[in-house]
Amino acid sequence: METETRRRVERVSEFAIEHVRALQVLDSRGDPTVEVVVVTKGGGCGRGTAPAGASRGLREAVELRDGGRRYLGRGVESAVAAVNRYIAPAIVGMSSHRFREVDRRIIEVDGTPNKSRLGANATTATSLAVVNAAADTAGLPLFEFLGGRLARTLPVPLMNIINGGAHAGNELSFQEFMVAPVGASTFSEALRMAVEVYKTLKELLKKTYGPQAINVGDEGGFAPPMRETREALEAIARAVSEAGYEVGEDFVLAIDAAASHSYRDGAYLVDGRRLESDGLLELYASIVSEFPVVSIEDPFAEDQPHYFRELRSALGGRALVIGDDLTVTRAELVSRHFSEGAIDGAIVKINQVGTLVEAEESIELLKRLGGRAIVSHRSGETEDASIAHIAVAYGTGLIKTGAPARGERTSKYNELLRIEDYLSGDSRYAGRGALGRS
Ligand code: 2PG
Ligand code: MG
Repeated sequence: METETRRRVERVSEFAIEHVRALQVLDSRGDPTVEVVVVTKGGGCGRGTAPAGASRGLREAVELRDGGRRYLGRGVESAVAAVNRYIAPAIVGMSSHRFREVDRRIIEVDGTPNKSRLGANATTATSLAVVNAAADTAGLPLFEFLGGRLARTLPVPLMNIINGGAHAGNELSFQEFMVAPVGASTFSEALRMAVEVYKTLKELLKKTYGPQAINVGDEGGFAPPMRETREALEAIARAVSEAGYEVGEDFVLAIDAAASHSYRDGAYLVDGRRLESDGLLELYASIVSEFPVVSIEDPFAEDQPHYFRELRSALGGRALVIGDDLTVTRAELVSRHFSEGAIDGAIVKINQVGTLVEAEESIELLKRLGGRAIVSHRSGETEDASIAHIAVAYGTGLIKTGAPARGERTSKYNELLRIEDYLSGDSRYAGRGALGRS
């Protein structure tokens, strides 16, 4: 064999998956979750840990939970066993470099439309571990392994600094009130600006509502005793100006209404009132005129896509309408709702579908169609920072990963700082263009 060819064959076999092992660890809410370690023949090692949502879409891939008394039913030993018993033997020997084939094999072993046999927590953790092991074997950071030399766009962070809905014990019905530091010129500057606003907001809330107001919700944002949507937006707008920035210029605002979760018997419980869909639409329209809110996620329940469409035309491009529970990262749903004019883009969460290859399909589709892809964490997170790499790898220009506080949120921001540093001057910050309507 020619030396060059032999070298290539040896190199290829270095990527062969040699060892797969799952274990049960804890997420940021203290719930058990699945972690997988993959080791390749060349000694590369990768880890993947599954996050968990609190406000889930009905069509999401399902996670396996043990039930029973241990961990109050939240244990994931069954999903851990699914990795060790069924996934590991099916993928050992495959090349981690061809992670898409590995993911397809996992999909085949599961054999259900929603990962209900193996559990999306088992498949997500394995899928991330495989690709991380491949990157480690190649000696590359994950973003570069996936995206190559051209991957150098750092995303604008949509930072959830006031928590409500299913993520907090207050009366705000919308789940997330976010700021996006679009006016920064680098990612590290964006993060610094956001931290200054976050800390200014903390002081302001303490002064106005007392010390309990600075308790934080699941994603590190404050959970003040507010009831009204406008009150939250006003506090944020004030914090932005008090921190010395211009609202609408340096920072724009975004909302995740997560409206499926405030929908009861044909109406939405918002701001202490029952609002019919038309009333809610009016509320959005007036909010967008009063505040620089440039993105609204899940404005209506997931079985009301026609209202998403109406809102889009009512807003006439002033704010993006984004699907999350509506689209659950499934390419066919993203494609349908985008082409029917219901959304400008979608949230991308790997565990909503269960493998990176399926999430990648949604991202690529949105890019092709000219839509926005927002790579996102879950409210139950871990230190796993793969999504930071994934946002850069696919150049989505947008990431949603909570407040700049709590280790499971800062792990993603810190990883983005490391990526920016690694690219030393070659990186570019997505900035204003990332949130404009295409
Ligand atoms: C959302 C997410 C993440 P959860 O609705 O966008 O912010 O929440 O993980 O609880 O579904
Ligand atoms: Mg959401």
